[in-house]
Amino acid sequence: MEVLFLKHNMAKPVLVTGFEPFGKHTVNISAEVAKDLDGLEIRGHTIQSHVLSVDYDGAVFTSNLLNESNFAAIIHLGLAENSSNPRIEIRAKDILDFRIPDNSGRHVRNTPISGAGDLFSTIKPEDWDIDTMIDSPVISQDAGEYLCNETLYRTLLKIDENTPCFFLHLPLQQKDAVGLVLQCIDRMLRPPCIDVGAGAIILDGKFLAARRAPSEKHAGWWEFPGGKFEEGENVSQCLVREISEELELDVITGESIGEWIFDHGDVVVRLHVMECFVTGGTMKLHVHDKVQWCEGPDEVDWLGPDRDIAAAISAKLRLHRQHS
Ligand code: PCA
Repeated sequence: MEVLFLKHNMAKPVLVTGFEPFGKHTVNISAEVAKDLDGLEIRGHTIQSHVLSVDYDGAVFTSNLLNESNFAAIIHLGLAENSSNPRIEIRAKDILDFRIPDNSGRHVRNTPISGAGDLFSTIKPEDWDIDTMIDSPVISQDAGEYLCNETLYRTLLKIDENTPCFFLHLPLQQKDAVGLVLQCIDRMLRPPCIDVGAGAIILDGKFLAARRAPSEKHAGWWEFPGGKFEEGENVSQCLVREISEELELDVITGESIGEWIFDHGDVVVRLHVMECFVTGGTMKLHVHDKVQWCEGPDEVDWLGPDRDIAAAISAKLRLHRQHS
């Protein structure tokens, strides 16, 4: 009983695999990175790494391991010899077509792996804010037709969608591959993004900042009015409702200012920011205790990412002033 209880309460490990050198290569960056990460802790999970042989045994290693082990997340690493950027492989193709034999001499040509069709990685890269990630990774639909593709395919055949798993192809040269892999694992383990609308209420070339009241979470910090999307709402509908609830103002929405993803630790928020224009109502504050019309980004103490948003809005308004 006690053993079971303990097991249940222990955080599952994260699996990282790399590959041995193959073909003309004498080193494989993916093996080095996997070894560097072994034993590190991330979000309370310990990384367990393995270096796979570049052959059938390597391709099925993880799938076999899954018969007896459970992982919080799985990331397979490999070398992409012809790529200049790291590649986040989101698809495993149901095909093998080896240009050169693998390290055991196996040479598969134009053969499906299962015949069941392509499989997809179980991650949500749209929640990852990829543009801000280390060493500029790109999303790829093509993991090749060699061992990397085969390995991803065989693992995806085995797992369900609750285990985040994908293949990260690393280029020959990269500044901080270890940093990128850690960042990917962090993205895989963090909570899913919550969609939140934030309104840039604009009047006479200025935008409205509102200070959170003493009774509210993050009291004293300034933010854009807004809140979580309710079931079935789009950004615009969310903002019209939230601004009426928070400020008793009627607004219509204008152009989109952009999207920002922000990790608060316990929640990850995707902020959808839109211009809003007041059409009616008299301002009355419900969750804020003060408002201020701003022109620049540094006139109040912004909460979290709202400073970046304020900077984007001021830049847009400045541009608008120059052209009118
Ligand atoms: N890269 C090869 C197999 C092993 C590796 O590191 C590939 O891209 O398939």
